[in-house]
Amino acid sequence: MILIAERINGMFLDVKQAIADKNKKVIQDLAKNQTEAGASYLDVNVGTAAADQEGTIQWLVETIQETCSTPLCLDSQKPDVIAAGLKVINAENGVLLNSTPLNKKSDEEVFDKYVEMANQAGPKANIIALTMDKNGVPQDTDTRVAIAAEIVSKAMEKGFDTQRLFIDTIVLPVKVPNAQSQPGNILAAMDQIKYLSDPPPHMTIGLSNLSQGASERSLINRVFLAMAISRGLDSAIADVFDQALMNVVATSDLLMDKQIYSDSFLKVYSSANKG
Ligand code: THG
Repeated sequence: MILIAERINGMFLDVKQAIADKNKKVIQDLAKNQTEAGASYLDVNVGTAAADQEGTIQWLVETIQETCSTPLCLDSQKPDVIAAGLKVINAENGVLLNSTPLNKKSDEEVFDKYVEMANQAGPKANIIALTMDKNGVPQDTDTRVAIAAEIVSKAMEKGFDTQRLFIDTIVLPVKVPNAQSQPGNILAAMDQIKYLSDPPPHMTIGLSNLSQGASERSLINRVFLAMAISRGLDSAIADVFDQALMNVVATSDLLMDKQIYSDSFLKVYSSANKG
């Protein structure tokens, strides 16, 4: 599993406060601790509070890079914010450009911009693209797959290797009224998205979205993660501090034949993935 650690996000009050106070320690501790917990990438999202999103993402990137070389996942639907982050990033560590829809009403070319930026950032720059277009987030399986197919074919047209592409089927809170059929629709979409190209695009989700506002958050996240991995999900933006969730990741890798069995597989997994 390619785990993208979710905590450096202005949505969390401690991060929001650290951004306001320019408190590096809070950010650097989160960077180190999430790396230690097994993150392959650190998501970097300025949140909605910062007035200067471009300056803020640069401060976050520079602050993190002072203490750790874990690849970063620049998280914004605004190409200008991603571009600002890329200006100060060490892209040779690897970088994810997260996240572009297929197109927007206000910007038909948004996906093309992400591809261009990723190409400029070098061969280790990958993209997360959402199954979302100018009409918004689809609710049904077929529209999700249709948008994913357009994303994959656009990438191919541009010579952008599909192995550098992560398709995000967009998880919404299960607690929202009438949203309970969504997890099933997403799994059905995954069944098809993995056949869109050979080799297939990666698939990712913002796992914690699923349990927002719910009780039993960890349980909901972990059961859905295991279900989605069985359908081909190979990445997630998730809470790497949730040990029970990390054990599900290790066990799923084992059951998907990605890790050789040993009685101490949990230990082996966690020491292999510690940064
Ligand atoms: N897809 C992609 N990127 C994404 C998302 C996605 N980036 C952001 C988000 N969704 C994934 N990250 C989070 C981070 C936190 C939470 C959910 C998703 C979360 N936060 C607590 C809450 O809202 O209850 C905040 C709690 C607090 O303030 O302490 O759940 O889907 N590509």
